[in-house]
Amino acid sequence: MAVATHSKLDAERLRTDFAVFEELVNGKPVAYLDSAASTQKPRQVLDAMRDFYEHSYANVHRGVYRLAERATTGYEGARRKVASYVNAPSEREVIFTRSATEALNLVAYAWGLDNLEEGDVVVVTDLEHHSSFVPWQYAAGRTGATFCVIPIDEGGELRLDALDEIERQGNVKVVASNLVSNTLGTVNPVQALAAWAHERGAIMVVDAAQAAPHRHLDVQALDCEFLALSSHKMCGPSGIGALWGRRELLEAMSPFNLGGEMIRSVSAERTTWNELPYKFEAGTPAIAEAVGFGAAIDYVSEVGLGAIEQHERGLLEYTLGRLGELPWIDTYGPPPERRAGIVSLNVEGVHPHDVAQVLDWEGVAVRAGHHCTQPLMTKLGVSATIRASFYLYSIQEEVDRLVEGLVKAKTSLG
Ligand code: 7TS
Repeated sequence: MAVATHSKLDAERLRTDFAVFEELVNGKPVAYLDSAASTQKPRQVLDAMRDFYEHSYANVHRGVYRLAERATTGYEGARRKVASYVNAPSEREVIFTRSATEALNLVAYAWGLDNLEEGDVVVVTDLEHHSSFVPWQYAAGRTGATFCVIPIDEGGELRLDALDEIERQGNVKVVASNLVSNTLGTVNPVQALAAWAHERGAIMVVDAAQAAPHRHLDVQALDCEFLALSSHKMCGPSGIGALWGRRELLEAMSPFNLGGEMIRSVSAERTTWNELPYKFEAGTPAIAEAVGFGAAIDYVSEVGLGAIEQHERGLLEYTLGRLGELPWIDTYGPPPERRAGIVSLNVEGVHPHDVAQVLDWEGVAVRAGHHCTQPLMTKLGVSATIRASFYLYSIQEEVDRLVEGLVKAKTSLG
């Protein structure tokens, strides 16, 4: 792979791996500040997928012929890369899913519906993405369990002092939290939550969709039971994500989807399930996408997660400094040392969607909306925010263009 390892990341150089940065959008180079929604894809990932389709493509696990063997090697090699990326004890504990959303649904359905009952308590947080909030709310509703939400403080950080009150609601069975909030960038104390959950005999489910692209992940150090991540947020293709789960829990769970590949034997009298991880991978999987996911893991790992985190911290501090000069900007979220490269803000007196429209005219791509965190918007007392988010290819000049665009939006619409 062409990417050199940097102790300090050279974003300008990395940008040459991304064709999109050579394009003009509205006659201007795009300032892409929406990486929390999805990241751009480097040539190395696209080449790996194209190469796979051209030279190694067939369905996996089914053929003895050479191409099928190559395809299976590519697909299973990607699984090994995911396992190593999250420090899983075994690659059999890594299940490929369609997305982080599907990974979290898998746990809520296949574990939740069979293990929850009245008197149990399911705990999520005010910072959850709907992909983590809603499946657990649904599983609690279906089983009669109580659904509790850990509130946030003024700075957008979890109020762990509320856990005592939550515990009084019944038997705590599940705690589900993201490691990094997609809206505020808050880095959550997942290890402490896992310890609290385990003391009560509960499982810890970590949504690492926003953490995996930016921070070193270790499921053994986090001491969680399940962890979900997504390829498209870390330079990989969309359509594939992964769930890591503890083997004994996965073994005990019923399947989530039924069909080909996930069975051992089928008859009219009795059908039995395949071993892990195939029990949870019904049907033809996203094969080339898995290969692309693996190539993305290689790319991100070669750049270095430490360097990525440091680079984004620098941009975050710079952005908050520049926004601090503008008294008509409201920003939300914790201080940079407990936050990832995500900035949610509002321009006083201008609707976020109008701000985003002005920014688009300037070639600045940000997200305006509730970011699939409506409970959090309610807590913040707003219907939407503008969100700028960074990745390894983001540069200071893009932040300057964002700030100029915000000034334009304020002067023309405010
Ligand atoms: N969890 C978090 C914390 C997320 O940010 C997202 C996507 C998901 C789960 C869902 O992941 P997916 O793999 O199913 O896409 N977040 C966003 C976002 O913030 N804007 O668009 C998608």
